[in-house]
Amino acid sequence: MLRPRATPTRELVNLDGLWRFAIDAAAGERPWGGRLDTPLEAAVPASYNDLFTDREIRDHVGWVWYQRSVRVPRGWAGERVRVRVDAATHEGRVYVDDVLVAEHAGGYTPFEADVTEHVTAGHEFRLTIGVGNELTGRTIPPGTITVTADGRRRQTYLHDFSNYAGLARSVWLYSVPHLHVEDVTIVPGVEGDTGTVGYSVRTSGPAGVRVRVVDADGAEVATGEGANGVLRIPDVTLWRPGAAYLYGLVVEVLDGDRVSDVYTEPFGVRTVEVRGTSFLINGEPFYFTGFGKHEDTPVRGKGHDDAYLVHDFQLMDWIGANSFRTSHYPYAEEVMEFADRHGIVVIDETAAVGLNLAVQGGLTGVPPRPTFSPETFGDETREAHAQAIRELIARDKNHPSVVMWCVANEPSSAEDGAREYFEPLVELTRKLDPTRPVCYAAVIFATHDNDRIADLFDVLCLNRYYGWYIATGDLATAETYLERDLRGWAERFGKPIMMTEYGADTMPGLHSVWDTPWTEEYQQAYLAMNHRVFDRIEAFVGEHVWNFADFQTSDGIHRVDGNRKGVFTRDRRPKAAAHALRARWTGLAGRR
Ligand code: GCB
Repeated sequence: MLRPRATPTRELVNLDGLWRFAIDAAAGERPWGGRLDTPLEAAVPASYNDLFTDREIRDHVGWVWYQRSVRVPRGWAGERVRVRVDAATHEGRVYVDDVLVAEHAGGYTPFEADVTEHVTAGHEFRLTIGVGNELTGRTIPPGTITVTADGRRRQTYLHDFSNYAGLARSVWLYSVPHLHVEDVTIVPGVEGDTGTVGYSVRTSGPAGVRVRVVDADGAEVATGEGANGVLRIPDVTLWRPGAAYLYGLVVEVLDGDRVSDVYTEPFGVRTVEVRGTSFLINGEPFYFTGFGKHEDTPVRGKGHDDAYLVHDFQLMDWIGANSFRTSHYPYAEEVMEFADRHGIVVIDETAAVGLNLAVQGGLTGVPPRPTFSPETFGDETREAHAQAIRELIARDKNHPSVVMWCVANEPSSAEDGAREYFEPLVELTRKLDPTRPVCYAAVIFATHDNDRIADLFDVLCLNRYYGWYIATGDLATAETYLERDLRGWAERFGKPIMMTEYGADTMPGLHSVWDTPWTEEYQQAYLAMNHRVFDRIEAFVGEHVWNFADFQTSDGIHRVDGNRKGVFTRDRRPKAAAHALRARWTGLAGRR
């Protein structure tokens, strides 16, 4: 799905700001049927949960309503008009005045509606967006709704981060000509000094198509005709980690001789390949340094914020991080574009986190019920998961920063049914994008000898917490466990291995001369122990610390105002470990 952009033939109005807001119970029968009668206003983009002091809103389970009026620019007569919602977490319904124009499930991918028949250029309409936050056995991510003794509905889920909900990304009104570009797919390649650009353009109707490639200065470097083809860029400048270079594919849709639509899609020329136990970008071994992140800030929750975007990437640069994983859901498109422009490498993950009932069994790893079954996670869950994969790839396929798809975080991959569940999803991912490696992040209960799906994937991505959840406070024992574990995977599969999560909760300001969990010294010692082991494993291709920053979770006895495994605090101040990581990652020249 193309990102809305202003072009010579398209116009764009951003609808962010303050919207009238009410939770379902306060919104009346048909909240879209008239002006929402409410004293509340909510900021867009932002999760609604932490905006208000009312606990009922924070813990609300069900639908909430956002509403504002929108004026269609008067120059848009004769154009098609669309409303695009970058994300409604986890489910959205869009109404133009009284009419339902779009419905969408999945909280982290965009959707849109053509509203041309319902609006008039120069006039206002009432835009109402309902957002539902319920997680069930058939949603991605999954969850369960229970009812308390006093009749309140409560949402539980199988991941730790808070179930923030609402309109956490931008909403747009935009125009497109009747005959327009619907989609563009770009597949870059390299032949010697020449960049190859496979492209395919989908148009809204039969049309001629003209394309040209422009370089970063806007100079034309290749041209072509037709909806599909391969263009060649002589003396190509590659997109490299840490040294981004973007070209633009300018697509023109022709109605006879007349240019009906123009759309420019940025892209980079680079290759990605897994060979033996190496991860290659542009044919050169790449070693991932960085983090599993979250979209999480005070007050805004998961709301996208350009200031935090800039600052987070500054801190990643400062610390020597060359990459991150979009744990545990697709991030805002602004983030992906920033990574493209700044040469940061991304592992792009779906929202399939928590397909694992074994985590309910605590550290026994024994699920109380089978994870994969018609009563738990069956065909309907898998179809929702397949749809999440389709939408992720449709949205992010042209980003040079994305070097690998991660189809799930910590599924119960050692259980009966895991292979049957995952095999078709991996096939689907490869069919939709044959050019990028595919991985999943493996939970600690999945060992090299009981895991049932690792051979389906290209890179072994492991989440391991030896010295934290296991052998807590005993780093010597943790070191032996970790090494034995990693060597087992290396020997059985002969694939590249990376650590996609390792970390220790740390309270800033807590200190000790001993190996005492929760102290700043312990986080440092824990990371140093992990690094000693990583450096002894040949097949190792990267390390992503859990987590970049502290983040909010649901309430629980394991968390102190959230998950504290951040190397930075929630307000982005470095803990002691940040300085140690910086020393390692900025001195890692040979491996990066
Ligand atoms: C994990 C999960 C991550 C949690 C982390 C933790 O394995 O993948 O979402 O936040 O552990 O800190 O417990």
